[in-house]
Amino acid sequence: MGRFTMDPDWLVFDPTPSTPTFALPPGAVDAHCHVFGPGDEFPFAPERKYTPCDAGKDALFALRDHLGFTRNVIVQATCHGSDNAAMVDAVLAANGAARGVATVRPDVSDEELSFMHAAGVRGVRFNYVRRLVDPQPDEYYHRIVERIAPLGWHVVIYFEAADLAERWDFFTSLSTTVVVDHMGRPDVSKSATGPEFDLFIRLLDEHENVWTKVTCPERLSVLGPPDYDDVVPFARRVVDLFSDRVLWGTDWPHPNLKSHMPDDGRLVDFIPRIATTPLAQVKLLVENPDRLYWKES
Ligand code: 0GY
Repeated sequence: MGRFTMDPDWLVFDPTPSTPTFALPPGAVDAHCHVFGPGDEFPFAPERKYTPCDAGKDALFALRDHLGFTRNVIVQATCHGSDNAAMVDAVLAANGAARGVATVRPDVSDEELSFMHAAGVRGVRFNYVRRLVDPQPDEYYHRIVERIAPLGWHVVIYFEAADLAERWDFFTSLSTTVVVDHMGRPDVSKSATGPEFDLFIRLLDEHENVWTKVTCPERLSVLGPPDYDDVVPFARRVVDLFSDRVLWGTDWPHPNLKSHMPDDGRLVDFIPRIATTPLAQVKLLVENPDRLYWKES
């Protein structure tokens, strides 16, 4: 019996995903995924809001190879708080084939930042989703930006669509590259050309430093698997308009999904429905993540 027991309603990732029909281009990056523990080796944080199953680096790398990706961007998960050890261990183990996005506090030491940079970390994540973290005042995040901007790192932000208007001034005040998780979590039961999603489009349109991940159909969909049809118009609109500032990732091991666990092979098959030309696919999967995570710093 391990030290941690996953939440009773936790859904474990699919251990045998299908082989995608869509052939990923050479050098493709899964630009949003996580590792959880294993908890006995990398304990989950006391302040966490959920206790997941173990989902360590070996399983992540096996998925990468099975799906046909070459590289990963491993994003610190909130269940590990600001202890980035599991994420950094995975990035290091990938031998250059992974980059990381950390969670840090404003008082993170220079040594810790330098160590993480050398390991392959290139960004920090600010999470505004209340079921995952307790929100902090803007000043807290500004202090972090002051610490990480000199390293050339970017900021990943995760929020719910309804919060965008309230946080607009802060988000648009950031001078680093800003990457919005999961298209700002649109309510896909509304229109992809309605006022709510238009505000998100405006964010990218007016701010060239803002990028987004066109990820998580499984999380956003109301219609559900296997096709997630209701998410297509949202993601496609973004890819069509901002082909040079979009990223894609599996979100493996899919934290906190309650309705179902996706087949990661079918998720890859979602890509050509939102990036419909070979050029758009290469930008989304290879060139954009390469520029942001492997070239810029
Ligand atoms: C995601 C989404 C979620 C969780 C986390 O760090 C996390 O705990 O990101 C979520 O529950 O919506 O991007 O993996």
